[in-house]
Amino acid sequence: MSGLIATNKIAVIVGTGVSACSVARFFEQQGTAYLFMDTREQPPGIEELKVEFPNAVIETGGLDQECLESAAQVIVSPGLSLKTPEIKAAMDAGVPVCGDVSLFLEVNTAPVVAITGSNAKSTVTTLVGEMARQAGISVAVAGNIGDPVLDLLSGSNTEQYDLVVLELSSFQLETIDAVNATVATVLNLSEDHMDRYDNYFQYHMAKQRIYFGAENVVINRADVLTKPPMAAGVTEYSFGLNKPDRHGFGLIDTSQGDMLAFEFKALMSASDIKMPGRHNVENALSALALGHVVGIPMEAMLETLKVFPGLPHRCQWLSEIDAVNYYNDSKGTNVGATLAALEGLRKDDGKIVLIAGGVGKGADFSPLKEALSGIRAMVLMGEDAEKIAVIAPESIEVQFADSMHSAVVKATAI
Ligand code: UMA
Ligand code: ADP
Repeated sequence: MSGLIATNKIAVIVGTGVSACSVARFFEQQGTAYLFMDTREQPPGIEELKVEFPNAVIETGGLDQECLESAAQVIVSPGLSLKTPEIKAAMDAGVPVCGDVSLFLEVNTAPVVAITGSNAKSTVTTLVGEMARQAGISVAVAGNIGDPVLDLLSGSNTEQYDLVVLELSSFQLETIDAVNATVATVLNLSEDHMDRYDNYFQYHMAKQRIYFGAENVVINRADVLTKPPMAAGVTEYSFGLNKPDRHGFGLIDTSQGDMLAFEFKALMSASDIKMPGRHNVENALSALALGHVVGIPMEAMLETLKVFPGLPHRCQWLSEIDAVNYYNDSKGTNVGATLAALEGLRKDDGKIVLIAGGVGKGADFSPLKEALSGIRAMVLMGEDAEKIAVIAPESIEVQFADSMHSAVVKATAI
């Protein structure tokens, strides 16, 4: 390790992915000295990183504990846990450790809408952003959705925003002490990332961190785990598919069918929401609640719901071929999302062929069992195919595939 590193004036960026690069860009702009460190010998994208940051020191193939313990600060990428022994040792040695989002929040002055949850984050984040744009508000949308937050501040992005909408993962929340959002929400909670957390409670606690310092919160009336321990002075709004009351968005049953409503006032027909499926009615209601708190005009929000088609890869209808409808729900990456998708397509009960598999992240698949009894067949692939096969009800046909192409061919044949 070079002498440079021992000067304790260097910030260490742990990781070499998109968050790490956004931190480096930010540090270059600030004139802060930094180096990169990554546990992997040959992290993907390292050659491009060397081109963008030709003068940066890049240590790969492990984390140098001594260097971390003498760093001015350590910025940890979301893909690495704070429990990583070398990072933990740096924290124990009193080195400030945070993530890219904390650096952003320190300098951001615009009101923040902070969104987390096990599912629907990207849909609701995009929707709130679209609602603000429809109302002519200068809005930035960033975070776990894909664009690192610090890139809002560097390069050509020097625009001052009137509103910032952030999708935050539990990984990102682990490194943030206080989001201090104008409004924060945990949209829903179901098991995910059980390969990162010791238990469900820890995952729940990471999600709850989004509420630290919030002025207003939006909770899901159907999911008690989305409710924060309330602090004085915080206003609680809610959403849900049932009838709303004070500070609530929900559905009221009228002679014209289900209407979206705020408190006792009907807003528009639920059937006018362009996004398909019942879970998207919930998503529309949560976006209305978040937008309402930050003052997006109702008319613009309702107009957006009538035209926003939803995001690709989320229960996305692709085509109908020989009287078979094909949907891409490849962003359904946990049990809760798959349950929501099967529920949303319930009208097709008995006819669904589900292609599933991949990396289960330590998930318990058993909550899927009941919903699977209503489908026709499963084609399973990937690392955890066998684990899903074990919970398949006897009534359904199960096949295995070794590629997505072969899975689609097999599903089509069924
Ligand atoms: N990694 C190492 N060693 C290191 C550093 C990272 O092995 O020293 C691995 C991580 O374990 C992970 C991969 O590298 O497998 C990428 O991790 P990263 O933290 O470098 O990721 P970034 O490229 O910076 O992207 C991150 C988010 N990734 C993760 O949280 C893993 C992106 O969310 C996010 O869009 C981006 O920052 C911008 O904010 C992705 C994601 O999968 C889409 N998120 C999870 C989810 O949605 O379920 C939480
Ligand atoms: P995230 O960003 O949290 O992964 P997305 O908006 O990308 O969420 O949606 C991912 C998947 O979650 C979708 O494909 C869908 O199957 C499922 N989903 C969407 N909305 C909901 C909801 N309200 N409740 C449960 N699952 C949902």
